[in-house]
Amino acid sequence: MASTLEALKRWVDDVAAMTRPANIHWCDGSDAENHALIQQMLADGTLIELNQQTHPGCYLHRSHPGDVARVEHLTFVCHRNREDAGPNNHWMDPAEAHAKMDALFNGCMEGRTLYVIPYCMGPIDSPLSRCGVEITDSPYVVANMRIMTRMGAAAQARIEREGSFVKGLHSTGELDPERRFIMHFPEERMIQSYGSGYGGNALLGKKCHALRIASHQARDEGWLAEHMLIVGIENPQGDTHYIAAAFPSACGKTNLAMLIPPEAYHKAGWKVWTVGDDICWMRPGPDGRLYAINPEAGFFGVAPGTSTATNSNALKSIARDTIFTNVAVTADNQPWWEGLPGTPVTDWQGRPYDPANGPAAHPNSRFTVSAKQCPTWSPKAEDAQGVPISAIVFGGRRPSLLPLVMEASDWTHGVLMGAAMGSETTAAATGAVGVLRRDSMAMKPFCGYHYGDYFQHWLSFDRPGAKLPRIFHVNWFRKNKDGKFLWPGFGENLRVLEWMIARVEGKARGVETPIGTLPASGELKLDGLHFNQLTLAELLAVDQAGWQDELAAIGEYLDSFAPRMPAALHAEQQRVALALGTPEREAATA
Ligand code: OXD
Ligand code: MN
Repeated sequence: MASTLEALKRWVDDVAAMTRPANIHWCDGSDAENHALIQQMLADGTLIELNQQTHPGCYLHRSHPGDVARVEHLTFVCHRNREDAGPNNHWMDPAEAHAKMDALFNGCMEGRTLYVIPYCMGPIDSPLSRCGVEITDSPYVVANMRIMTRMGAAAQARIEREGSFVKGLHSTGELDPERRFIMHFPEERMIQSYGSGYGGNALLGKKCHALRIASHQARDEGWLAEHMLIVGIENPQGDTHYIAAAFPSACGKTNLAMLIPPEAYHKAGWKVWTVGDDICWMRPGPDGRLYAINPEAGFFGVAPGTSTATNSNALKSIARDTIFTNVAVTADNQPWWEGLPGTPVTDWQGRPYDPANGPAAHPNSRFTVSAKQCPTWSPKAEDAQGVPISAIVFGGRRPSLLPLVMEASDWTHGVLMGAAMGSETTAAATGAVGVLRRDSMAMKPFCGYHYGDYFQHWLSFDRPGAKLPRIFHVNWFRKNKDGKFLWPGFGENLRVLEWMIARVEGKARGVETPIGTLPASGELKLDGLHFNQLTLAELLAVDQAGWQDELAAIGEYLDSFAPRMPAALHAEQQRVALALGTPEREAATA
């Protein structure tokens, strides 16, 4: 049988025959290789040096102005059977997708270097980790993948040992949005991406591999690949509970992962440990608990809004050895974005800053930085066995109805909470206030197969011997009638996490309601917060009529995944609806 290395070389040869690069470079991940690439990118303008006194090792990349974000309408999941992709994905027949991509890749690397990037998602020696190889013609992608994954010789050695890897082929092409596709072939464990250099479209280890392909692989292999942060909360006695939390984009995952405890908590000895800010892979361990790793090695964080007040840990992390993309710069060449003190002189497109042109930094401008630079980086983040998860948290941006926190009555109820989660749009974002977008488990753009099958997979973890995490739902974004947030958020969210941990440890009674268990009076510690009891009552109220409507809407949403919607989830929706006093309705499941 041919060795994996031979199979890999054959694939590289086949890709080179199609794309016709001038050179081929196998990445070893070394400092020397990185240094040479950075010099080359500085010379050709791909990178711009930032102030090396204030920001040593930091560089700026300005993308094509039309290539600044993920492109969901151009992202396809190409299962052989259309139904397997589900209504939650764009689908294309694999043969058609391959033909389209082959035509685009044909000769696309002429005059360019083809880089072969072997990478490992997760600690290099962890049984939970999985490997891939990305072929790209972008040195910017190589430099980012080196930060975001364990990349190079060690990953290649694991691939050779293990005999399997996800194949990713990427070319920036002409950066023409008309010639841009992000294709996934879950059954072939393959990704093909053309026409974009943006992180989520081009750093194939992240969303494409670690979520879309991995979610499908995880279902086959009995684990979960989730869009979740992982954070460790250490109490003053020195016990640490690990919490995994899923929120849609722009709901503060990075801030929660790097939470700064309020002063009184800090003084009392509470500590917060960051394990991951975006992706969580978890699977049952021998003791029945779920163990999680962060498959990434770095943070690809949104820069605007990151400040000493909102996330001083992130700010400290990016003071050196960071790649900034599409931020503005100050007169003394420091990176700048909205939320930082100081003034920009050059905007993200390299123009003299003029407020008439919009924000100085692109709203989706990013920093790429090694997780090791985070002051709260958990020593357990490198643990091959992963960390045991005590609680799973779902949440969204819900200006009304959803309480600050509630706990599911059991795993099935928790899966229903995750399936039902979503965010309401604001006038600023869309012009239409209060439009609720459901985003089950925050995986709508990332689940590589039918949501109905995915919910069934989640439900399957509840089996004899399992010691599953408790499931909670939070809402940091409740507003009063004047449109003001009711809850201060940020570091104060630790108060809510403390209640969850008390529940996990059997130290908080809570109050059972039809929608879940809420904190009993006095259980949420609010000392030092100047918090009005009426506000707390509003944050924890259960509006029965509002919830009856919500359950009906959840029922309709779940029906959209029929006939693959698990009957158990439909039954759970009915159970909660009945508990709220709503009459029974017809099942739409098969
Ligand atoms: C996202 C991200 O879009 O993490 O969710 O970049
Ligand atoms: Mn994300």
